[in-house]
Amino acid sequence: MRQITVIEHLLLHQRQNPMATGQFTRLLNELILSAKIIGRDVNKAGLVDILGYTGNVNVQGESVQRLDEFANSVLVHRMERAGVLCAMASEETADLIQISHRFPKGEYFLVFDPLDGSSNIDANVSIGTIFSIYRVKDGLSGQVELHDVLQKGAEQVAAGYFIYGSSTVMVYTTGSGVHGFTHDPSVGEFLLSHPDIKIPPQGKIYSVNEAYWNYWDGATQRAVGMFKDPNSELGRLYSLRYIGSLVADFHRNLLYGGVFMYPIDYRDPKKPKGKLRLLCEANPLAYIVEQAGGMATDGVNRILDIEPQELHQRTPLFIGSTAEVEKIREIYSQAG
Ligand code: P6P
Repeated sequence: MRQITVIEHLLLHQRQNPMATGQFTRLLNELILSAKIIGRDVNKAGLVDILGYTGNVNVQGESVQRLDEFANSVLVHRMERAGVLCAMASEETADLIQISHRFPKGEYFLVFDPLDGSSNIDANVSIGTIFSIYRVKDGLSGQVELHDVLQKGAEQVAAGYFIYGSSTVMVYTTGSGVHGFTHDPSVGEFLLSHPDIKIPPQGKIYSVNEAYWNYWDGATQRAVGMFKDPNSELGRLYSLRYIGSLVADFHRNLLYGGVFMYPIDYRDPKKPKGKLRLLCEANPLAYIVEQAGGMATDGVNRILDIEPQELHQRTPLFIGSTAEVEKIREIYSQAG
């Protein structure tokens, strides 16, 4: 395959697309540079003493590993001076991140999870950076308020993730299909490796943390139970694959087919809508999976249609091949 970089691909395939503007290209370049820096430190995490917990906790109340903080600071530092954002938001930061007056502002709003799955760092499990990009109405100046930038997922102009595994892979969409690029350290570029990814219409994998079975309602137990019944309407035996790193689980199911589920469970009354975040996890992955021919719901409703009310809003997530997500939706709809 001819070596095509991300930016070449963007300009080559989306010439007519307003996404190939100078601002957007610069935004993507800064994200790519951030990922190269993060990936370098993730890959050597076992060698340099940057493992272990800082003892700090993030806005989600989770212990923050130093690599989480490092990844977050790399992205904030690089993106705030790129001159393409009016504001940004991070899974690690409670409020909107304003762009200092020292730097020019731009027309995009960036939301990211700097290092999702970080609790797996010490076990060398693949983890990832997830990003979601919105265009905002012109003329935003001064302090940006939440109502200026909060939009439903269907308004995203781009979304993607970097997965730091056996190699670092970037997967993204700007609404013209889903494309994967693998980082080639010998040239220092992400090169096209997975053009026009399509998720199989039905898979053989289901991904969910079954330890929560007793905290699920009846509809959820019926939905998950369907994958353990070879005689179900899905008509095949499934394999359970769950690594506890959303980007790794999602990426595998995107390529092989199947469904990832994080339902509401009743363990923690503080999380009545489940654990995963709408803006920096569900929305970007939902945009990608729909562009790849799949589906993403909260059990019933299309993820991309959910009107966000707050920055760190959570949502149940059922995402992957259409056959499985559609069957789950039927079960929840019948439950009423
Ligand atoms: P559980 C990692 O902390 C994360 O946010 C996702 O990457 C992952 O899919 C999920 O949580 C795992 O959660 O409750 O199964 O440990």
